[in-house]
Amino acid sequence: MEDKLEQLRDEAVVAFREADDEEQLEQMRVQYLGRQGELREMMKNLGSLAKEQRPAVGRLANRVSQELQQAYEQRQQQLAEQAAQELAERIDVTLPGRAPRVGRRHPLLATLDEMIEIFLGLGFNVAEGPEVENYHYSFDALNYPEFHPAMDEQMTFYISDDVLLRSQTSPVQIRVMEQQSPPVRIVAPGRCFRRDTVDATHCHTFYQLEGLLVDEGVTFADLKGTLEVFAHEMFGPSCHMRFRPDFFPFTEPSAEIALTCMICGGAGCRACGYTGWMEVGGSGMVDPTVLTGVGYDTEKYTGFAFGVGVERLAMLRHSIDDIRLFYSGDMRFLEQF
Ligand code: 2U9
Repeated sequence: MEDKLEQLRDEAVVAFREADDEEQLEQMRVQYLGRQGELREMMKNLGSLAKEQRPAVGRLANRVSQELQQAYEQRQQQLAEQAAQELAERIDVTLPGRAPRVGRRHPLLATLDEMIEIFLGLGFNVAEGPEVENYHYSFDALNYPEFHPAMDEQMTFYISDDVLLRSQTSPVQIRVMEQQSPPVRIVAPGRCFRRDTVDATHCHTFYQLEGLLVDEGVTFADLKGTLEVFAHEMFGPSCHMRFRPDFFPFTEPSAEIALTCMICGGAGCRACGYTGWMEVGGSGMVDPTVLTGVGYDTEKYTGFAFGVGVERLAMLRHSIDDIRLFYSGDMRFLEQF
């Protein structure tokens, strides 16, 4: 009887270990451990043994039952973990695909691209230069007088006495003029920095697009005509432009540029302070002192220049009322473009 019990145990342990799935394991459980299973059948014959043999055989039968139960539970656990693993790894090909999120151009740079495209169409080229500039290209070469507020530490980020973050892209035009003779037809897009208190319309970092045209016989009319084409390309033929006298050290005469308010069409609204006009930048005829500084013959050459704030135009175009949204990284804002 003991031999049969041990043979049954070895056979059942192998059968449990080799069960391929839970269904097969269950069949083995019923076969060996069930009510009509082989172990129960064998224990029914316990009564046929001699009285003194029954206790030892009974103990062996119980041990075999525990070992088989343990082997069964071990295999059951293994199969359950296997099934969970397979489920986790299984790819359900019937699931809908996940559309990859496609990035888009930032609204600020998309606006800048459009502005540049217009001037490329007018025969201008794009010029770029360093954001970290020196004092000469930022102020001296642009005819800033000594102690002009713009060069004050209140307005400019200084890295050292002579090195600073540019507050406009004008130094790029100076660098280009040092490298080539007229005609010069360039736009200088780029990031500029000012020590401004950040609020809905000011930020310490902003984008600017400046333009410069130097050639023989350039007049203020050329400036107005060029900017009018730009305004109509950007905002449509109903967009009018207003020039008002202004002052910049690097241009004389100078004019502030304002466009019809895009939000109210010129009727006057809160956005334009009920004037119907939106100031977008400045312009003027390049001061001869600046041209002389780069070695141009001011008897022969004249030029015009302008500068517009890109955020300003983008805010106008998309009716955005807070400049900080451009730099927030907030996808709820960016996904609208
Ligand atoms: C050179 C000579 C002249 C560029 C100009 C402005 C007027 C101007 C501001 C507009 C809004 C900067 O982004 S902003 O804050 N710019 O008003 N800029 S004329 O004149 C130049 C540039 C380079 C050699």
